[in-house]
Amino acid sequence: MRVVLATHNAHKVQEFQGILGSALPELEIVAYDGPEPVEDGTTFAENALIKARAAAAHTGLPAMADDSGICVDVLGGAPGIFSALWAGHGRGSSANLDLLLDQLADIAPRHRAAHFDCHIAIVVPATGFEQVVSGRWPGRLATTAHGGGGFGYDPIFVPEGLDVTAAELRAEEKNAISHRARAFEAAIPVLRTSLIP
Ligand code: ITT
Repeated sequence: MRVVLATHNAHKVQEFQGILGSALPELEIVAYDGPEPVEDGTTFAENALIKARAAAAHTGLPAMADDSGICVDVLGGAPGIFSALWAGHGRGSSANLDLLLDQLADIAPRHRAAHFDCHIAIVVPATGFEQVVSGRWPGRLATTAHGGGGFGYDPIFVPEGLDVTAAELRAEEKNAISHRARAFEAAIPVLRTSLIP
């Protein structure tokens, strides 16, 4: 069974492949390269559905999409759904990190709680099936960036229970405990029942 993965983020594709591994060998994950819809939802779940519905409509295949981001308590949950563009269009991840570190410059370690959130939408055009599942990875923001692994905000996110950043973990370590891994845990039974005859 072929499933389209509706993302243009190569890091997400890598993590999806790493996490899925042998869990669902029946599924062949195909990268989506059609037009990108406007992500004008107001929640992760709405944006994940917008992306999955667009890929399903364009290809006629079952589709999955991930909408994710980092949510900082002291900023009222921001950047949240605006994580990819926090420092502005086209400014890239290191500008996003720098801005977030600046915004928390005066915040003491005990008030730097944050979490990553990942919502995965599954859309099956042949049956009209739609579902969104989610996963959360609690932690806190570091005061400086560390590590060269992962992507996005990983160099400034210290997962709960660890004293290294997500970017200092090996890919397999991150993929075992991340928000994306947790969302996938919820997605696997849904994919099994909605896609596999
Ligand atoms: P697609 O919409 O094409 O999937 P995107 O990168 O624009 O790609 P999002 O709109 O979901 O995806 O934005 C997610 C942003 O949140 C991402 O660009 C990172 O800045 C951040 N993010 C999400 N997951 C992350 C992770 O595992 N590690 C670090 N940062 C992450």
